[in-house]
Amino acid sequence: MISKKMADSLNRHMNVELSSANLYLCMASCASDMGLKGAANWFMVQYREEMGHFMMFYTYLVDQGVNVSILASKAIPNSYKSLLDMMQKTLAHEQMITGCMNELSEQAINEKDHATRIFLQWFVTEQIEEENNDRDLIAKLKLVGDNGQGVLMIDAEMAQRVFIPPTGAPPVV
Ligand code: OFO
Repeated sequence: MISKKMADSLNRHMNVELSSANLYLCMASCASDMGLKGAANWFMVQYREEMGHFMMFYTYLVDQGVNVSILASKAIPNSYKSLLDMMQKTLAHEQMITGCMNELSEQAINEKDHATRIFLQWFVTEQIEEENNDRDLIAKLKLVGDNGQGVLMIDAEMAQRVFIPPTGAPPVV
């Protein structure tokens, strides 16, 4: 049993997760265009994670008897000054998502909707890791500055990232 208000908020956020996936898909393309194939891999993994988050919201809502809506989305930027610029925008985006998770959790607590509060707990914890990963890369990119060799070393590190499906999430294509 979920309130209409809570279902609407979760449905809106499900669409935000889908737009996150699209944002990182565009960043993967942009990184590839810059010759940074490792960073392109990193953003593709991020894209797949976001599709996993989208599917977790989708499945939760459908399991609660909600007929979900996919909302119209705005065009996604696909031009960035540098990898540092992309990572800083990634961190800002993830901080916005953290704010969304806090607001959704607050709503679930106010409505005494414990199922939704528990469902959201995974995302609240996940955001700590998301922001931390971004901050690490930003710090390294600031250290190397305009040194191309340094950027390529970070790119090689980003090539190592592998997709691990979120625990408890349905399979993602
Ligand atoms: Fe789904 O956490 Fe990033 O956006």
